[in-house]
Amino acid sequence: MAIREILTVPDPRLKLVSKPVDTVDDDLRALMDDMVETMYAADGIGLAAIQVGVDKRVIVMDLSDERNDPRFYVNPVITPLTEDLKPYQEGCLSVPDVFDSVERPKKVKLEYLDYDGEKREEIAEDLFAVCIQHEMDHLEGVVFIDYLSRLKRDRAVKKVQKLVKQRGAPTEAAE
Ligand code: GNR
Ligand code: NI
Repeated sequence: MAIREILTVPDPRLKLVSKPVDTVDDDLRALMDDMVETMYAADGIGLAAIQVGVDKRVIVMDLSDERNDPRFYVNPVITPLTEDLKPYQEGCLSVPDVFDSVERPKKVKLEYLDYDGEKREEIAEDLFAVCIQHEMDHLEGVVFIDYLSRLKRDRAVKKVQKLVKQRGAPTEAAE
């Protein structure tokens, strides 16, 4: 397993529409294992493959307090089950240190393939619903700041660029 670099805005790769996975094989499981390790290292609750530069429809998530319950979603499809929207203060590992409110459907149906390639279906509510919709957006090249005003979005991108500059390139920091 390995920790991978997380792309930050305005990296153009974050705008790509990710491609469906053909088969859930050991190569894909290796990617998913790396994604979980990367998510844990960054203290995130979810991660989409494109955030580590891989344009595949793969999401990992862990909503447990103990951080010992990783979930894997391959080729996920969501269907809203209500028109009720709920605002939530969102953040994103690709937009570090920026938080703002986004409204999304409260309840969605989720269909996907799991770590073993088995077809599964579940209902998502609360933080699970917020997170899966946030991650699904990444698969379509959408980041939560895209829902904010242009002023807020531009400010967010500038803040991240400044932060990344201060932090230095990951290879540089490791030296
Ligand atoms: O770690 C994360 N926290 C979070 C908080 C509120 C709403 C969504 C998220 S997802 C985010 C990790 C991430 O960027 N996933 O794409
Ligand atoms: Ni995100």
